[in-house]
Amino acid sequence: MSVRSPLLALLALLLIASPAVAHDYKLGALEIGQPWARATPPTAPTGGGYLSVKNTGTEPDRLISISSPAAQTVQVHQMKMEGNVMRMRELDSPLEIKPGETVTLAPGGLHLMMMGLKAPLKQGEKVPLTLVFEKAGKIDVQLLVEAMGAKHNATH
Ligand SMILES: [Cu+2]
Repeated sequence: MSVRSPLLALLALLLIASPAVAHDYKLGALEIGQPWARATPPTAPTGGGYLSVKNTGTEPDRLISISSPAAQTVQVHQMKMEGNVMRMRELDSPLEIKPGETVTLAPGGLHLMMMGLKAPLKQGEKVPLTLVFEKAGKIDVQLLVEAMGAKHNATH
């Protein structure tokens, strides 16, 4: 047996495992990319969630409902300058994803806000999240919890 074979075996295992690690989801014409969240301090009432939605179809779709057992409600927030203060607030109308467009929810911009967290989000955990789109329907995804203050999904 060659010295390298355990390594090759490990590589083969990683290749097999990679679709799960990438953790993207497909729902009709929509592709949900890499959902993740930030770990929260013990008493934080809210937590941020992030993902991308790509519309590969020919019609616009809208995100009409979001829920998670980890929070009382989940909203889509936008960041807006008010005077010279950056504030966030809920979108006035459901998030729309136009055909051929990818909408990215990321720190500093559009994001999911889990309001009324039932427990702090801990790094390494997976938070279940249900998304309902007007046309594509309903999908359950999992947010991977990254470090507090993470700028992007470090797993990838
Ligand atoms: Cu927010």
